[in-house]
Amino acid sequence: MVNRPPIKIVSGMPILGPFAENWENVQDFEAREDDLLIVTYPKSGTTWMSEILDLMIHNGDDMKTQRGAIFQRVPFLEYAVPDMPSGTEILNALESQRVIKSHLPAHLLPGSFWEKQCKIIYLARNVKDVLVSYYHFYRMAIVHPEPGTFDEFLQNFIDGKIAFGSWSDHVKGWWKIRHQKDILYLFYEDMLEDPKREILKVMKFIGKDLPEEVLEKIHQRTTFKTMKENHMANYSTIPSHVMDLSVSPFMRKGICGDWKDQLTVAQNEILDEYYKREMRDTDLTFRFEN
Ligand code: A3P
Ligand code: EST
Repeated sequence: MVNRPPIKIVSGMPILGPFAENWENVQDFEAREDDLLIVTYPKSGTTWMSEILDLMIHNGDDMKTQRGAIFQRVPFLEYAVPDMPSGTEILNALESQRVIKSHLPAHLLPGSFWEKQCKIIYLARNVKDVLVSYYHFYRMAIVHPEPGTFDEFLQNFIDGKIAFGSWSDHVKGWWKIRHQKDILYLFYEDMLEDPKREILKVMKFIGKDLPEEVLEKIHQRTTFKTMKENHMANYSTIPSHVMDLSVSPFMRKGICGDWKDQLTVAQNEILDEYYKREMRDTDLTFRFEN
């Protein structure tokens, strides 16, 4: 893969350069009725929710979840890099029941997900921790352009000039339609506060009835510490020239409020102002500390 390819624009949304090549197939993608879809803005806990759902559909059987890396078990719909099967190709060949990951804003989700009335789990995270996490992800994964200094990245983030576009449009767009469709809208901060409560919500939402000891097992297998050590969840199987975990691990901190250690007073003020401005027209709110 070319190092640090520039971002491209598809249907008005900035996307990772190589991903743009498969955009038509993404839009034409055929969802199936029993697909489970996880949607997030990047760095909002996608991998965490993916691991929970994969364990859940396999009734907590952690031998089954060792069958492959998380990005193979829960394929990324928009994924496309040269000389590798794309997300849509992988998904088309996969047996049901599929768990699918996507970073698409609501208005760009392929129509078949709505037609088939698929269950969608949307996971949102506060903007400050997302920004910090995304900056480190840009640094370590060469599929992204160079992030520049933190100040430069912050400006691009506020302008929506980063992969998958504006954070606020994303979280608000999905929030707006959550009651009209089969959408469970969750928060990363709530998952940290009481993971079992949130895991139970997911279980009920997907129509499962698992005993308490299985729920406990799912919880134990998806703690930050366990997932950080799990090679099938921590992205350590990706070659280091593609994702350099020594620059920043994928499982980096897994907390709420890391922004306090990372942002200067001035950067924090810029973000407060951004948040206030962008969230004026919604009743959606976020917690910035646990
Ligand atoms: P940090 O960079 O703040 O540590 P995504 O999977 O959407 O890319 O999100 C990655 C973020 O989720 C990272 O945040 C990562 O550490 C965190 N994360 C992954 N697994 C987690 C878990 N089991 N518990 C808490 N946070 C987790
Ligand atoms: C891109 C965005 C994102 O939020 C998560 C991931 C995880 C999987 C990553 C992909 C990505 C970018 C492209 C890769 C891929 C794993 C291999 C591939 O080259 C880095």
